[in-house]
Amino acid sequence: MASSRSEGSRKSKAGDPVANRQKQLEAFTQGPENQLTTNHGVVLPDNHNSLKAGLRGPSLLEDFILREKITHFDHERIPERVVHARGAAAHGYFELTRPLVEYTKADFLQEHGSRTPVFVRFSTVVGSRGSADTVRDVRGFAVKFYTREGNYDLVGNNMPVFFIQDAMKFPDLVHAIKPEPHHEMPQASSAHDTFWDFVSLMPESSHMLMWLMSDRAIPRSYRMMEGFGVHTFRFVNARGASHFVKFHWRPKLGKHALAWDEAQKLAGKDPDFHRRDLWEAIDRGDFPEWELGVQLIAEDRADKLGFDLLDPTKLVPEEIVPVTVIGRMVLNRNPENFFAETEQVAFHPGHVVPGIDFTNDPLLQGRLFSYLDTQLSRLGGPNFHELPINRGVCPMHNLQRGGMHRMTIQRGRVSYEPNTLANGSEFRVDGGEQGFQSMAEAMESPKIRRRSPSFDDHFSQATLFWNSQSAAEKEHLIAAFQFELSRVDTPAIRQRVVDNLAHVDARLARKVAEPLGIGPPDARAAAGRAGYREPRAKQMLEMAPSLSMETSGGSIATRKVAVLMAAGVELGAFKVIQQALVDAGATIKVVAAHLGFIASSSGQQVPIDHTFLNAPSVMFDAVLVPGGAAAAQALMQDGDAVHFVLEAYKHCKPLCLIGESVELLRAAGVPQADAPAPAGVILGTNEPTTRQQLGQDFIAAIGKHRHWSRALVELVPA
Ligand code: HDE
Repeated sequence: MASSRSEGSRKSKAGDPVANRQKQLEAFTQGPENQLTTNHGVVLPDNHNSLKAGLRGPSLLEDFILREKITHFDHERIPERVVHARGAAAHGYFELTRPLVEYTKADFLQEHGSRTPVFVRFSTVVGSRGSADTVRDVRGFAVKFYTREGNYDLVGNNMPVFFIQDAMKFPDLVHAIKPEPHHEMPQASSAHDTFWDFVSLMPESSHMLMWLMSDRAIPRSYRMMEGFGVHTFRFVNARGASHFVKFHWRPKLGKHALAWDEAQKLAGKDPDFHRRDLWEAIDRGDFPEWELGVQLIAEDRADKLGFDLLDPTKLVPEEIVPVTVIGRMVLNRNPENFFAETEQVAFHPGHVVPGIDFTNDPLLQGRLFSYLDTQLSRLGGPNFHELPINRGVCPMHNLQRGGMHRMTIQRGRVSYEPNTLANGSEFRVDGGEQGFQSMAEAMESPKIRRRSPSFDDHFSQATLFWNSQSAAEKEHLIAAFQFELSRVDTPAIRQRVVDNLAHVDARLARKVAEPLGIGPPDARAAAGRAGYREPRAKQMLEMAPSLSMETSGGSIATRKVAVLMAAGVELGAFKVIQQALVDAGATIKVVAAHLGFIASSSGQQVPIDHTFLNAPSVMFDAVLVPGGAAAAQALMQDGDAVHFVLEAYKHCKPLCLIGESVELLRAAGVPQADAPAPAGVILGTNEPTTRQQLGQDFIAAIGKHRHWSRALVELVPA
């Protein structure tokens, strides 16, 4: 049966406490019409003037209304998250399609079709709360399941591995990647000395650096990225038997990235790009969806993988252990209030339910301390579980009392256990078979502050990742390393990074080093440094196609297409293509030099959605330029229109140019514009017989997302 966000058995005769509370809150926040009150309900006489001694006299300390208002304002901010400060969230549900009774006793994974409410927060890691969305960074992917057995938080990222192997190094990593402490620069960027200094001395970061320099770090949309639990967890079934498990979220819309130049421009033109994209999609009913998949690994198979499952710098290739899809998650409701929900939500990897357990991954073990601890300073005390967004939907009963901002009013005098005074008979919680049972893992070992040698292989999965990328993805990786390292002032740091890269791939290291003004990469130098470990076991795979994003394609649903228009535009072919795009789920916006209307060649008035300046090409996935001699001429003479097309071309976006507008590409200076048409460029005429086909070709081109293999883009001056 589907669970709901009600308070279960806590319902009393007085009715549903959640609904009652909602009513109370509404009455509180809306108040009587056309009136404002103080926080204590006293009606305000005036919200414009403070209380003064005379019309031109000083304000009075007595003015409790002014003081309350200003005091509240002064305390409107809470500390932002130390990491993952910038985020956006949504409500939805998880629906189970493949019950896992044989693997786990978790209630929400038992019944086919059962739905569990969720709240999901996506985030960047490095930037502060107001930083731009599209920077190169890891993305957080944190899911709170409100299950009938308590809240379960799957606090993951959009990359399946991490920089470090032990929680001991997390503060160092974060200090290194955050803005440098003397001048607080750069904001939301890893392209600076301290980050590369640190990682160049920590070869265990090699695999994660490949992900961070890849297109995974610049997703097109939160709706188009994968999510991963990163650590190995355990499923435990009703008999107490355990399986290792890795979690995967797979976006229904495919996994897609921005171009790096596009991401940088978007950071200025629309710093809210991802936040807005998520909000608008949900608002118009295009509910984002992911499949939840699991990799199930029997305990006795763990030793045969060639790496240690407890090492969070390693992934389990899907080619070795396939992903079993067990359900889908749909996000269908935007938050009502950013602060109350998105800002105050408190995730914690330690929020687990019976049937899901931890492993000894030393990074995970450290996280189990950190997330609870951090809420004390962020949310001001130990009662943050009482905030509406954090409250569970199942009954809650314990003897914890008091603390900052306590909201629950507990009755009676008993706040200890065992007792007989609460209800007359002895109450004792003492062992037993019920409740959360930690997996009884056998342990006998010396206390030791050392790293396991099974964590020593720092490079072979980085190489696996490199080998699995397409030619274009490899070029993007090289360019990203070059860009980041060109911003590192200290040559010795640049050198150490490329020396390490020589252990990943010789060509990669050589290419990265080329423009950096340093010596050739030297693998031996890297091997001689502290922190380098000789790998003991080799990977089982040369290549894992699942690690490339270029395999992802298909639907064009929710992609944004810009249609460039000027007076005299021919609407014939456009209308047919427009219909085909809309039928396929794309969004179409007309962009022109001015707002208002444009007269077509047949005198029809076409409404304009945006101008070239307020909606530049980086805000769209594809560009369509209908024909018409006068319109094409006008566009060719408008520098902003020409730039729009050039930039879209440079970012490898699909373009469809019809009739006279074909000239636009050539006039704009696109090299070899039509001989033959470059990848993803559809050139057509206004001929009625070819219109349907044009539409289909354009849809197929948009389905491929970006045409990264497009030749000569480096010659395009945009
Ligand atoms: Fe986090 N991390 N983390 N982290 N993390 C936080 O918790 C921490 C790690 C992740 O949307 C903080 O409430 C330590 C891995 C996400 O609210 C903090 C270590 C992964 C979010 C914290 C890690 C993550 C956080 C900051 C190494 C991927 C945002 C505020 C031992 C599996 C959740 C907060 C949200 C947030 C600590 C490593 C994901 C400081 C100590 C690995 C998605 O507690």
